[in-house]
Formats: sequence, C-alpha cells, structure tokens
Amino acid sequence: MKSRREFLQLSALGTVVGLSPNMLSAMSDANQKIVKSPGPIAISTWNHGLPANAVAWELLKKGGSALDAVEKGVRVVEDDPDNMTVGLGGFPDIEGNVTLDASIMDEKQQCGSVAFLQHIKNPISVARLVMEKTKHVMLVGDGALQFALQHGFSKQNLLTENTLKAWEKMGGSDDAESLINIENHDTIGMLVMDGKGDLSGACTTSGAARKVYGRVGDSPIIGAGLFVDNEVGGATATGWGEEVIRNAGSAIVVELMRQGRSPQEACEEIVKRIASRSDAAKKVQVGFIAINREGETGAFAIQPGFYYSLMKKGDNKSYKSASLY
Ligand code: SD4
Repeated sequence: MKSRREFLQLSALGTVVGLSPNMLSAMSDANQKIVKSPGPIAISTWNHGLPANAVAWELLKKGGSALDAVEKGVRVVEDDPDNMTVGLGGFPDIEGNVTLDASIMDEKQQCGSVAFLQHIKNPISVARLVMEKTKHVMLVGDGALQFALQHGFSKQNLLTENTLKAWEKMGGSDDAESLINIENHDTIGMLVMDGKGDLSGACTTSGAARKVYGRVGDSPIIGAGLFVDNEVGGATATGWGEEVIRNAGSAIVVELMRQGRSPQEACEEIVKRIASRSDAAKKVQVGFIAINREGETGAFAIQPGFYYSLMKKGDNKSYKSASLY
C-alpha cells in the first residue's frame, strides 16, 4: 500500500517519465480507494455478540485498534456469569471442571492462545499476553494457569450455581455434540476492522458441555477456530470444534477469500465441505463468520438457528445466518 508521500513522489516521477494526466488521475483514485478504510466494523457470533460489539465500538469510535476492540469486546461475554458457554459460568466438562479455550490474532499475523485453562475468567487476555510477552503462540493447562498468575490474574471458581444445575439436568455422558445452538449462544468469535482498516480477531469459549476432561476444541487453535490475514480478511468459527479442526476451518475460509470468494461464498463453501465429509458432520452444528478487506461480511452454518451480530456505521444488529439445512 502506498502512502500519500510515496504517491506524490510517484506523480513527480510520472511527469518525468511522461505518464498522461488521465493515467495519473486513475492511479490517484486507486490510491484514495486503498487509503480509505471501510471500517470500523465489528462482527461476532451469536446474540451475545451485541454487547461485545457495543463495547468494541466505543473503543473504535475513539480511534482504538482492532486488537483492543476484540479483546475488550469478548471480555464482556467472559465476565457474564449468566452466559453458560464462555468464561465465568461456562459449562463444565464431564467431571465438573470448567476448562476454557481462547485465541487472539492481530493484523501483523501475531497470535496467542490458551487451552484447557482453569480458574481464570478472562482467557482472552491471557492469550493476548502469551502473544505479547512470550515467543510462543500457545500455552495449555497448568502452564497457562501459572503464566496467568505470574501476570497478575487471580484464581477464582468459575462454576456458578445456575450452570451447575443446568449441567446436572443435561445428564448423560457423551451427548455434548447433540447440544446445538445452546440457548442461542455458544463460543464467541469476533472479527473487527478498525478505522485504519486493520483486522484482528478473538475467539473464547468454555467448549463443548460435558466434554471429556482434557478436551481442547477449535477455538484456541489458530487456523481452526480463528484466522486473520490482514491482506485478505478474517474468519472465526462456532459449534462442534472437532469438525472445524479436521477441516482447518477458518484458515480455509481466508484462503478461499484470497482466491476471490466473497466472505459469504467462503463461509458457504467450508460449511458444505465439512458437512459432505461424513454423516456425523451433517448432524452437528458448525457456523462461520468472515470479513474481508473491503468490509464485506458473511455467515453460514450447517444447521438453522445460528445468529451473528454486526455493528456497522453505529448500527448494532443481530442477524439470522443462512444454513445448509
Ligand atoms: C468448541 N467451538 O470447543 C467450541 C464451542 C463448542 O459446541 O464446544 N461448541 O468446540
């Protein structure tokens, strides 16, 4: 991308090498088009994306970065004890442990993630610190917990009374994947374009309810639950993470956009691919949202009932995603 200064230098060069005024004007238009960002835009999964988008928007309005916006945005949902699929109050695994997964990625292809993290209600902020304070991308389990404590986070019980009751009601032992569209929310995945046109993404979850102790889903895996390439766009996923991992979901959505698909076409293509792979995949829920550099967005899911929240030009609304079935 050329800066204004580089363009003026180019204009001067144009005069020397004899470019016509029309050619220079076309180059100027192209330059203006590149410089102007279609942002800010915030898109996130499910209806719990609405409060997340609103918080992100407050930052973006003041010129805040996409990275700050995604982190602060999804933290609202992590902090909410009534939300049983993310952070505090998240559904526990089969043995009653709340174990959290999260990832974050910025416009410089920097990323951080934590998986199987217990007792810390804001895994997204720990993921950001992994990105900013270590040479690594991913910390898990006790190591992630130790890292969080060393960086000032406090340990707390994440299992609320309400979630415990709901979890007990579920009964059974291995029916986690049949629980689709839990209360119309699930993992929060969020993609933001800031006023400069830079993209970042975040994804945070308590994972599949009644999962096996130690299970890690797609959300903390860069390329599966989340992927951002500032030259192309970003994507994030919700739903049955095993199918997202098997198909490198979010990375593929970004690659499809690189090859020219719109965000909507890219989300539809990955969902159809996932569902075509097996009968089991046809029965679970998997949903994607995506954004490209032009500020276009898309969403698609295997099953009906997936919603996403989009904030654009100050307007924050929930939309029903199209689905394969
Ligand atoms: C995961 N995609 O861990 C997340 C959320 C989830 O059922 O469990 N959805 O797989």
